[in-house]
Amino acid sequence: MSSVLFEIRDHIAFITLNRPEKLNSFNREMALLLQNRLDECASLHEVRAVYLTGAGKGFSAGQDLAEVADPNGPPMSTLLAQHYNPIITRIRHLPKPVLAAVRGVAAGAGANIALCCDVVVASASASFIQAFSKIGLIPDSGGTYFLPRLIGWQRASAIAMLGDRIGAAEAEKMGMIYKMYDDGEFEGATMTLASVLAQLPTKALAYTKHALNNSAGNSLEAQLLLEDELQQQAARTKDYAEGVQSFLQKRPAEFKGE
Ligand code: LHQ
Repeated sequence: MSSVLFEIRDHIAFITLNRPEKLNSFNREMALLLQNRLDECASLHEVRAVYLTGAGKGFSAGQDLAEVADPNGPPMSTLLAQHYNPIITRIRHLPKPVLAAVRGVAAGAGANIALCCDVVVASASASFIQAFSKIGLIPDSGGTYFLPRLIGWQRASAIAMLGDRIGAAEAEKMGMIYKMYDDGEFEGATMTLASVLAQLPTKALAYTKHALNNSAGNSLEAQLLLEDELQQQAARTKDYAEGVQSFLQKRPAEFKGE
């Protein structure tokens, strides 16, 4: 069985981290497979949204610590450069929305891969742990970039240092994630969410993502210019024409992602 499951249904690419007996912790194979699957999502026209989740009881416990302790395992110097950083940049640059559906624990790099996604939702029993300080490391996989932007400097600093387990309800309250759903409704609610994302004007969502990616480093003036440029591009899509026509004709829009 592959350590990353992949299936496309109704324009949604379902990517499932699949090492449940190891809480979907990442070994080299899983990290490289995930990168490949993200590349496929970017290039396949039929994919209009990505649903990223974990098999079994957790989302991911981050790096497989048995692999780093193995003298024959990949050297430390390659882990971020070859495994995690390319995953984070692929997710952020994928011109389609990526939904992280977190059931159970998301720890270390597993937490930060979830948190870099466009929409992050969790089941009530899920939790997020910046587990790094517990083993003498620093938050990686974008943790020091996304956390302060999501929840503010002070909370990010405390969570990064203390490595607390943050439950889904608290994560929702502090803005770390978009929403928490009761465990029983999680499957249905996340499928609905993915389906809504897959039917929206995909190119407009890609431009939105591009604008948000740039907002943190831009001045207001630069960001206004970027919005102008991207809006011109959005206005040239078929989905924009359809959006306006459907409004005027008082009917639901049928976006094609074009
Ligand atoms: C695991 C793991 C795991 C292997 C659970 N590895 N087996 C970047 C650069 C360089 C180096 C290192 O890493 C990084 C990025 C990182 O991600 S660093 C952070 C690495 N992750 C951690 O430190 C988290 C370690 N795991 C835990 O603290 C706990 O497992 C948590 C709190 C996540 C969950 O606890 P429980 O729900 O009690 O589950 P468990 O501990 O019983 O785990 C279930 C099984 O999964 C167990 O195997 P076993 O054979 O004993 O049943 C664990 O050994 C295995 N597992 N995490 N990261």
